[in-house]
Amino acid sequence: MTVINVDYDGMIPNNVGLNQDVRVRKALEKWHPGYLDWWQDRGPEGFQESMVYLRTAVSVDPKGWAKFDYVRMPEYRWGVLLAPQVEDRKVPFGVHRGEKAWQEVPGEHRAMLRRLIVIQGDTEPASVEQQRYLGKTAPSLYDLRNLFQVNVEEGRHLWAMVYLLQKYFGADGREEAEALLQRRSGDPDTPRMLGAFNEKTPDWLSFFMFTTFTDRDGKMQLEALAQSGFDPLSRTCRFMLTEEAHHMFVGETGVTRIIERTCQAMKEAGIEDPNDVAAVRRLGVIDLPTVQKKANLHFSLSLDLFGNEISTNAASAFHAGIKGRFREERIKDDHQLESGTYPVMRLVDGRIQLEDVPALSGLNMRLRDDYVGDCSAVAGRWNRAIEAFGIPFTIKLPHVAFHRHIGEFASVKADPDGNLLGEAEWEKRRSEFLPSDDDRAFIESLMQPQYERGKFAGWIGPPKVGIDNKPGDFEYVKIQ
Ligand code: BYC
Repeated sequence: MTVINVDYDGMIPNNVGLNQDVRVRKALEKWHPGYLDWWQDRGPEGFQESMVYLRTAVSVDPKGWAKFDYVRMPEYRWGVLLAPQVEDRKVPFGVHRGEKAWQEVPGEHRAMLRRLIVIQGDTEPASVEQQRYLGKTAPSLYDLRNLFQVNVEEGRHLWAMVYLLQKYFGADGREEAEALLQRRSGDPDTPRMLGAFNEKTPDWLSFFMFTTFTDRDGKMQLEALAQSGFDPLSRTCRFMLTEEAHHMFVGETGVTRIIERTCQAMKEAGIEDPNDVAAVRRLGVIDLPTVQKKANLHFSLSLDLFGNEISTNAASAFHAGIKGRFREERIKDDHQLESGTYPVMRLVDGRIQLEDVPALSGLNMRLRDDYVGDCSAVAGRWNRAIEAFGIPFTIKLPHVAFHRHIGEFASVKADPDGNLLGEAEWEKRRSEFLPSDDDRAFIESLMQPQYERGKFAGWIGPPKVGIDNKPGDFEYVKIQ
């Protein structure tokens, strides 16, 4: 692999030779002002003049690709960055397995590829829109900076998908690129494409849960697309994954810091019972049952992003060599899956049970199972943080049938343990499982900004280390 540095000379930093590719450069330059308008209009509210200590990619070398400096967000160098080309790469799975990876869009799979790229692209600006107002209630400058880092990188991920549309899909690609700037998260007339991206991210606990669970769906989907036989998509997603890791770090450690602060406050006040919600809340920290409810909400919304239990779309995309499995290269099988089965959790005669389905049809669930495994490891780490304080409470991921809007379980109601409930009982007990109006109001009451250097809101602990190893009182955002 060769290290390719990024060309920062032109308007659009890139490592794809845009200077020579006049047609695509012009198309992107035409799209650029609309993007900046969208950023001003729907990106972080306020703070556009503030100097933010951000990392910018300066090379795609796995070691040392980032440079940290103060930047005004609208001046961030959004660019088109692909991981280095792997010499002689082959299509790794599906009916074309072993053929040379495609450098151009294979005609027969054009519509499918475009749809996947558009869906991926749509989620990126959606998340920025969802997080638009969070800066106003940031618990510290450290967290404010992390929010903006996530936001600018999601913006760059939009650029990544728009580049593919502009370069490989001609006039309809340009139309799709425009439409990505027109849809709006939560808008009843022009919503974003996938359900979870039309939900609100009203507070910082939601933000940390979103970056833990929903960004982790992003990781799984990008891993699956990084396997693609369409090489430019694979290379794009491989580089995006390096950025995605930081987003999940922000989420997981954000929740850990909330948990630690709560446990510490409980210990200091001599509160032994984590379910004594009123007593814990009087300390001005977030009680663990509410953390659990938020986890239930964001985990279940994220499960919806894996699509239906049985999916011909997923089967076709795999068969065609377009979208693979998580870590395809480590799996020991024929990578074609024309025979064989996969066990999928289904609703059969009103009961939840595992059923073997053709391996190709069950691919969404295979990816989802890998995702659940990844999430369980995160919950395990949160629980170790609670255990360290000797507090008897365990955060559990809810059952896959709980609170679903897509797939078989959308038609039933289940509690977090997977017991089916009647409609009336669900309504009666809903606030045991999901944040209630009271819970939301309490969290909202805590959401007061803390912009003083080195200080943190009372409901969250400090991080273990600073970004770029900066000291605790570093001014991550110079607010204007
Ligand atoms: N909401 O055959 P099925 C990220 C539709 S997150 C609404 O099961 P498929 C990020 C489906 O479109 C990762 N509709 O679907 C995270 C289909 O409709 P059509 C984003 C849904 O295709 C944080 C129909 O139901 N990337 O990057 O197998 C911050 C039949 O369903 C939903 C991707 O998702 C839903 N949840 O699976 C920022 C990768 N689910 O076409 C960024 C690309 C299904 O029949 N997308 N439907 O009208 C895909 O691979 C697939 O489209 C999906 C769905 C996995 C999403």
